[in-house]
This record gives sequence, C-alpha cells and structure tokens, in this order.
Amino acid sequence: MRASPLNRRRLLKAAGGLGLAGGFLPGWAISGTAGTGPDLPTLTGPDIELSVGHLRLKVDGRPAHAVAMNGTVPAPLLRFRQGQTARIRVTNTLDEDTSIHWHGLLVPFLMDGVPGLTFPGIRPGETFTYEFPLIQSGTYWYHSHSGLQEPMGHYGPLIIDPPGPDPIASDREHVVMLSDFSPIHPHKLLQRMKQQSGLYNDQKQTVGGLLAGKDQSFTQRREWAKMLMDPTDISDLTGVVFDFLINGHGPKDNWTGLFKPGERVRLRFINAAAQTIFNIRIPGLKLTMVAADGQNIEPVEVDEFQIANAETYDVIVQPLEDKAYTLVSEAVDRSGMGRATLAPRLGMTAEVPPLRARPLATLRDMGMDMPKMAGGMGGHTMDMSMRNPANGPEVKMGPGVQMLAPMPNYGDTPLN
Ligand SMILES: [Cu+2]
Repeated sequence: MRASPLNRRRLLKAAGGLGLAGGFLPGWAISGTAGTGPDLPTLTGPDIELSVGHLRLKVDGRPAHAVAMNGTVPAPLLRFRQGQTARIRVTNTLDEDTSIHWHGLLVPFLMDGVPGLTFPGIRPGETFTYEFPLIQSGTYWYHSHSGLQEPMGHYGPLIIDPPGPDPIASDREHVVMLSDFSPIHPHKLLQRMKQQSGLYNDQKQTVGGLLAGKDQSFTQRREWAKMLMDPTDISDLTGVVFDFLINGHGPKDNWTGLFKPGERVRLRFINAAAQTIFNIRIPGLKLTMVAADGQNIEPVEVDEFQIANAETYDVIVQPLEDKAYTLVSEAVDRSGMGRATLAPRLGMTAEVPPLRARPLATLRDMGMDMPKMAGGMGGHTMDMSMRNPANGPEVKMGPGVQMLAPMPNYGDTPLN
C-alpha cells in the first residue's frame, strides 16, 4: 500500500524511467467538466467497469489536462458490501501503462496493483480484471500507481458498507475528497524542482525579518543554509502552483453538499493530494470524528483536524439551522485553501474565512537538534513547540488517533 506523495525524493525516483513524455494533450482526448453535481457518480458492486483516459478538466474556469476514470475527477465512487467479491474491469485508453492500487484494502498481493512488484501494469488498449474478496468495511480510496497519473486526477473514493446495519448512524452522507491539482503538468513541476528546490515556496523569509529579529537568530539561519533548506519549507509544492480541490472542484466552483436542518450528516474525508496536508474545519459546526482510515473509533468531538496524505476520516456533523456553512481545507503551510459549502439548498453560500498565519519549522523539526530517542524516531517526531498561537483553536484528539495539531509533517517514510 503506497501512495505517491510528491515528496521530492520519491518524485525523483518516480521520474527515473519516465522521460518527459505526456507533456501535452493528444488530439483524441475527450472533454468534460469537473464532477457532475453535488455528489459523485456511484458504481455499486459486484461487477464494475472503469476506463482510464485523458480528460479536459476545468478548475475555477481554467482548463487543464487531467487523467480520469470514466470521464470524472475524482473517479466514480465505488460502493460495495463487506462479504462481496469485487470484480473490477479496468480498460486503459491512455498511450502509457496504468494501474489501480486499492488503498487500505487487504487484497491478495496479485491484486494490489503496484506495477513491477505484483503485476506488470495495464498496457495501452488492454483490460485487466481485478477480483478480490471484501473482508473489511469503511472509507477507502483507489488510485494509479503508474507514472504521475495520480496527481493528474486518477483517484476515486471506495466505500464498503458493513454486512449488517452500520454502527455509525446518519441520515445522509457525502464523500469529501481533497486533492491538490496543478494546471502545470507534473513532469514539468518535477523538472523545475530538480533545478531549484524552493522554486514554488514564495513564503521565504526576508532580510528585513531577520534584522528585526522576528523569525530566528543568525545562527539558526546559518544552520538552515547548511542544509540547503529553509524554515518555511513545509511543503515542496505550494498554493503557488496548486489549486486545492474538493471533489474535483476549485474554491470558486464551490462544491456544495446538501442537508436538511437537524440531520446527522456523515462526511467521509479522503486526502488524495499528492503533496498537501490539510487542516479541516467548518466554522459554526462541531466535528465528531467516528472513523479513521476505515476503522471505527471512539467518537471524539473537535473544532478542527489535520489530514495527511492518503488518510481517511469519517466525521458526523449536525447542522441545526437553515443556513449555509463553509467547509475549509487549509493547506498546512497556509499557501492556499480548498473551499466547499454545506447548505440546505444549492446556491447558498457562507462567509469564507481568510488564510491564517503560517507556522515556521524549527531545526528540531528537521531532526537536527534532537536528543537521541530510545525508540529510534530519528527525524520523524514533531516538535510540539512550533504550534503557532495564531493558528486558531488547539486541536483535541482522542486516544488511538495520531497527533493532529496544525503543524507540518516532515516524514519521508512511506505514508501508507
Ligand atoms: Cu495508496
């Protein structure tokens, strides 16, 4: 189970055998729009057909080239029931290999969908049939493990309902699939990042800030320089190049999920972003977290939570008033945000809060100034002290859920 976070090292590795093909849209690419309405198209099991192809996607009115399944970004919602056998025929209409990895699902290794590891990949023009028993339930997702197709839109939600009644009661539900999407082709982004690492970080500190003693001491600055890094280097790619999408829609497109006042609404959050960790909140509503990565958890109420790459969280909200609420997915480095709306009727909107102050990383966050830990956590622990008080309410989480304060995650270990 490996996602493809566009972390610099892994990107370099992924680019190894790719060359820079696929940089422009072939003439036979089909056209379409982002999503088809308030909810994603749903395909129910056991027999499902998916077709991988090019798509002309519009995000906030701007056209871009995407790789899509069945002509939508995200791909259709696949819905199964635990105990079924899933049979999914995947046809590749691209001119390069493709694949599907079933993220978080326990499947026979030949069905895991990692090209070169467990199967050769799906060649152009070919159809591959995935078949596996569904032995779990919950919120999962699926995505390409070939080339840089995932950041271009090749991802979709996958829900498995439990065999009996769902212990998480709700009156309705919405999938909330988060992603980062660049109108610049990922191969181009990669090439430019190899040439200059901070290229898309426009939040670097200024000499003025240093002289005013605002951010950090000269010694600290020198230490950062030695690492050829920068304390604002929280994400390699930022809102400078990304649109932050919710269900394939930009902030201006404003994806809207409907509710009737008083209903218990289950929101299934999935972070399909290649690079971005998000802080999620819906001003005016308490979020009751009920599941993490497909596993039901002891419910815990929060104002805000953080979702890292490839994670899923199920959240219950209960809006009582006949009014709209804004759903904010703010990038952890505060370089931008995704925005959607929950409302009783389409067309209603609520105030969109401004971006909050960005956090600064400390040398400890990079594992450079840290006492040796018995557990061998190395550089992968995080420094609680970096929480910026300007970042809003402290995030409370229950036991069994990973630490979710609004701060960056620097791990270069596989996320899944
Ligand atoms: Cu994955």
